[in-house]
Amino acid sequence: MDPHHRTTRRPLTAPAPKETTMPKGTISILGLGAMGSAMAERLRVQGFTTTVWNRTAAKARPHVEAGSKAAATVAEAAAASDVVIVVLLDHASVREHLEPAAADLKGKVVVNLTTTTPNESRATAAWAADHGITYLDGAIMAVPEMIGTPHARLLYAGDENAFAIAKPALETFGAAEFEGADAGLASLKDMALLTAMYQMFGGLLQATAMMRTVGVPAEQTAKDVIAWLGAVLPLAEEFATVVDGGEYDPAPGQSVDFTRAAMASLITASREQGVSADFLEPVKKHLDELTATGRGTADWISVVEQLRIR
Ligand code: FVH
Repeated sequence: MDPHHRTTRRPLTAPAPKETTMPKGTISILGLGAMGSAMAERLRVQGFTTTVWNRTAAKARPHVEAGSKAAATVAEAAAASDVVIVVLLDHASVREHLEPAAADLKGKVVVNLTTTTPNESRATAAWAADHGITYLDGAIMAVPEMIGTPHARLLYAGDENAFAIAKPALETFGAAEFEGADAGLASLKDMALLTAMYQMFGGLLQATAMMRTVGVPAEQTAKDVIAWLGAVLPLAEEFATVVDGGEYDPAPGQSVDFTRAAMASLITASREQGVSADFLEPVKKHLDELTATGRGTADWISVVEQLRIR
C-alpha cells in the first residue's frame, strides 16, 4: 500500500473489544507508528499475547494499558516471543535496530512488514540467513484502518516455513498471500501495484487540470474519470492476453501509429489549454521509437517490451 500514506491514528481502547478470544501465541511487535499500533491492537483483540517495542517509548504506554507488555529494547522484545513483527519506517531503521540484536533474534521468525524495495528485502533476508534468523518479508496493501477487515491484503515472501509458523497471527491482519521464496517478491508486487496506482492518479490530475481551465470543478471530473476508467479498465485483461502471447504485429488491438496520433492530440490539447503535458510525453516518446524502428503497425501495448532497460 501507499508507503507515504499517513492517516490519523484511532485512540487505543482498553479494555479490549468484545471479540476477544482465548489466548493464542505470543508475538512481539517492533514499531508503534500508525500501522504497528493497528496491528498490535488487532493481535490483542484476537487473543494473542503481545510484547511491544518502539524507539519513542512513550508510544508503548497506551498499548500497555490495553494489555501488551512493553520491552525496553529490541533484544528484550526478541526474547519475549518466537515471532517478531517489524513495522518500522524504512529499510535503514530496520537494519539499524535488528543488526545489534542479531544474536537475540537467532532461531526466531522475523516478519518484516516495513515498506522496502525488493533488493532491500533480499539484502535483509540474506543478512537474516547469515545470523540463523528465519525471515519472512511482507508488504501491506492496506491503511491502518483496514487492518482486521476483509479489505486488507498482505503479501509475503521468503521462508515458507516462517509463513506457516506466523500465519495464525498474520491472518488476523487481513488476507495473507505467500508470493514465493524470493524475499523480494512481496515488495516487488507492492511497488508494481503502487506504480499502477500513481500513474492512474497522475492521469486523473492531468484530466482535472485540463477541465479546470474551463471552470469544471475537480469533483465533476473525478466522477467522469471514475465512470470512464470503470468502463475501460476491463481491457487490462485483453492487454494481458496479448502481452503473454507476445504477438503484437499485426496489431490485435490499437496500433502504434493510431495511438501515437491520439497521444499527439492529447499533448496538443493540454498545451492549448495552458496545461503541461509532462505526464503524457514519455508515452509518446516510446511510441515514436516504435514507429522509428518500423513497428508502427504493431499493437501499441508492445510499449511494454520497450520499458525493459537493456
Ligand atoms: N500507514 C499506512 O497507511 C501505510 C500502509 C502501507 C504500509 N506502510 C508502511 O508501514 C510502515 C510503518 O508505517 P506507519 O504508518 O506505522 O508509519 P509511522 O506512523 O510514521 O511510524 C513509523 C514507525 O517507525 C519508527 N521509526 C522511524 N524511524 C525510526 C528509526 N530510525 N529507528 C527506529 N524506529 C523508527 C517510528 O518510531 P517513533 O518515531 O515513534 O520513535 C514509528 O514507530 C512503513 O514502512 C510504511 O511505509 C504504512
